Amino acid sequence: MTDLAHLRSDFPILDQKMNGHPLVYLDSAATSQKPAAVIDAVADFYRTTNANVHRGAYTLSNDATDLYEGARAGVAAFVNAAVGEIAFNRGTTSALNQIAYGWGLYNLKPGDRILLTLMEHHANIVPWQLVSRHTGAELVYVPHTGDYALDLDAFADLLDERVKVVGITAMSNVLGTINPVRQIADAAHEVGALVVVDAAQAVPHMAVDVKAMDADFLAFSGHKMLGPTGIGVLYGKASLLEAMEPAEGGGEMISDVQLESSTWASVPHKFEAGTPPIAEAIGLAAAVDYLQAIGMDVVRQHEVEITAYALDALTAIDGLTVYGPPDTANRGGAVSFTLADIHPHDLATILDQRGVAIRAGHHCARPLARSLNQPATARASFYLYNTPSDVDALVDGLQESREIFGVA
Ligand code: 7TS
Repeated sequence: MTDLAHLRSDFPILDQKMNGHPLVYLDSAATSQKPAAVIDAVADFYRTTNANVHRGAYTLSNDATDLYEGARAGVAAFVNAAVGEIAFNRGTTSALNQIAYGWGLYNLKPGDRILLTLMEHHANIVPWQLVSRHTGAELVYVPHTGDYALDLDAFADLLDERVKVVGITAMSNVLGTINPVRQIADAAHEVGALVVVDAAQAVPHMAVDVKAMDADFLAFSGHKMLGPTGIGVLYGKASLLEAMEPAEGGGEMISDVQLESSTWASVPHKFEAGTPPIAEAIGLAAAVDYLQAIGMDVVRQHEVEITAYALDALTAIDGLTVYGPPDTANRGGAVSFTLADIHPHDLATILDQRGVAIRAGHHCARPLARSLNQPATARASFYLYNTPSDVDALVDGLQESREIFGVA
């Protein structure tokens, strides 16, 4: 197995006991842990360079601006975007709201359709519902197949010239499914629709190239890819960002302000109203450096292997059902499951007593949970610091749960 165990010592939080057991962190789909390089980059910034950006009458502010803009360049290169195509914000949720409110609100009208998938996180559903209330555009959903892939036949049937935007997750945070974004984009573009990619789970775990995907817009969060909380990324094709309205107004995003109206700063600054997440952007750049030093192909390979190991071990447990593709070629490292009729919250509580952290619930994807007839599932999710012994601890805890609940 691709052995990244030597990296564990880079993550100070992992070196502790939880309820008397070594911490086994299996909730990286919710948020990842941070290596010392990221923690230090944030602390060093506050210790040595902290000042507001883009207001530089003095050296410290210029230095902070250089670091902030350098972070933008690093993040842009990471996903093969041009520097001006990357705007920083609070996270995936913010980015998707910016797209819905900056593009959707001004470009959708009654009779238009917003085509989403049943796999979407609420962050790629609710902003479109809000915009649909304002514009009269209709929401339509692509279902998934029995083997947890996007139903491409249904997609083809639903895709016509009424569809103006397709919103799709590159990787499901519940099923782990990796969706064929390029294929979806090509089909969408043929009917003149834009493609909005929720890459919150993809960018941290596999090489993502916005050009190869032909994404029109793409969103991701720093905190799921070893970076700080409070920093996210909006990518948009340059021409679309130029034409798009800002969803937020305020300082730093204007060219001029008159009493009745204003003109906007150039992209990407018109999408960064107010003081941006400066230290967080610098921390994210450190996370990108850290991931690049390992190589995203290695990150992905490790995840494929640990997920395969986990799927084998989990499906060998009597009464356990996994919700997601069995083939690791088509999935990432989020593994959702139920165990007989034990409530997922009970599983999470028993595992917690053994130091194993998993998530239980609907994972902010209620329409998907409903389509699975499972209001709640347990979910283990992996990242580069997880080892087979973490999976073993999970499996031991689940076996113990079976005994506690007397599952035959
Ligand atoms: N999209 C997907 C696919 C996600 O998995 C998440 C967060 C978001 C959007 C929202 O990201 P945020 O950084 O703006 O909050 N997913 C999860 C999860 O699976 N468990 O906790 C958060």
